[in-house]
Amino acid sequence: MQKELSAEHPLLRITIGGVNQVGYDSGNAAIMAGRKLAWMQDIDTDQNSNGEVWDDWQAVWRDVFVLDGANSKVNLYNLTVHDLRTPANYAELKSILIDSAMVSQKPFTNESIAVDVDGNGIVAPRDALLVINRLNSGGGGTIAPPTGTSISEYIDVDGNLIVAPLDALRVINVLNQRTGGGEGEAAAPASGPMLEESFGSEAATGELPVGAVRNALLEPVSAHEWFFAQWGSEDGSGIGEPLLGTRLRRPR
Ligand SMILES: [Ca+2]
Ligand SMILES: [Ca+2]
Ligand SMILES: [Ca+2]
Repeated sequence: MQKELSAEHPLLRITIGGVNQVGYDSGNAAIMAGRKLAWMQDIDTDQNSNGEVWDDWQAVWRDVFVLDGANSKVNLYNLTVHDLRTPANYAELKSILIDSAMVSQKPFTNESIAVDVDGNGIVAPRDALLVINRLNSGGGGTIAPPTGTSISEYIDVDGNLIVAPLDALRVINVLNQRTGGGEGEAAAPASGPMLEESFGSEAATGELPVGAVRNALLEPVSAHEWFFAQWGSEDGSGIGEPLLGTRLRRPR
C-alpha cells in the first residue's frame, strides 16, 4: 500500500510505519523482509509486559492509527475487524489515508500566500480569474487528490478542499483592500515579471496585505503524515500481515 500511495499520489506525504509490541521482537526480520518501512520495536520501561507506545496509545492487535501532520489521531482502523485481504477493506483504508492527507496537507492551497493562486508571488486579478475559469468550465466542487508531481494552480484558496466562488472572493477581497489602500511608490517584485493586470505600484509581494489572510486560512503542516499499523498475529508469527507503528509521541 505504501508503494501504491507513493506512486499514485507522489505529492501527498503519506508514510506508513510500525511499532512492534514487546515480546515479539523475533518477528521483526520477517516483517521487514522485502519491505521498506519505518519500523520500530517498542520497549517495556515500566515492566508491565506492554510496550510504552502501545500503552500510551492503548493499541490493540492490528490497530492502524491514522495521524495528521501534528501527530494527532484522526482515525483508527483495526485490521482484525477489517481484514485487508478483503478488497473493499483494502480500498477503504487506502482511501482513509488519502483523505486524511488531503485534509491535513491541503495540496491545492498555496501555503505561502493562500490568495496567490498561480503561485507567482504576486496577488493579482489573474489569481481570482483562475478560480473563476475553473468554476465556469465545470471544475468546481470537491477536489480530487493530486496524482501529478506538481501543482500549477492553488485553486482552493480557503483550504476546504472544495473549489467554490468563495475561493475567488477571497482573492478579490484582498485585491480590493489593496486598491483601497491608496497609491504608493512602485516597487518591483523580487523576481518574476509584473503581471499586466496586477495593480502596478503595489504588485510586489512584500507590500501586499496578505500576511493576515495567509495563515488564518492554513493549518500548520508537518513534513509527513504518520500512520501506524500492526503487522503480526496473536501467536507472534507476524508474517505478511499488517503490524503497528507510530512516531513516538503520546496521543492527545
Ligand atoms: Ca510498559
Ligand atoms: Ca499570483
Ligand atoms: Ca475552497
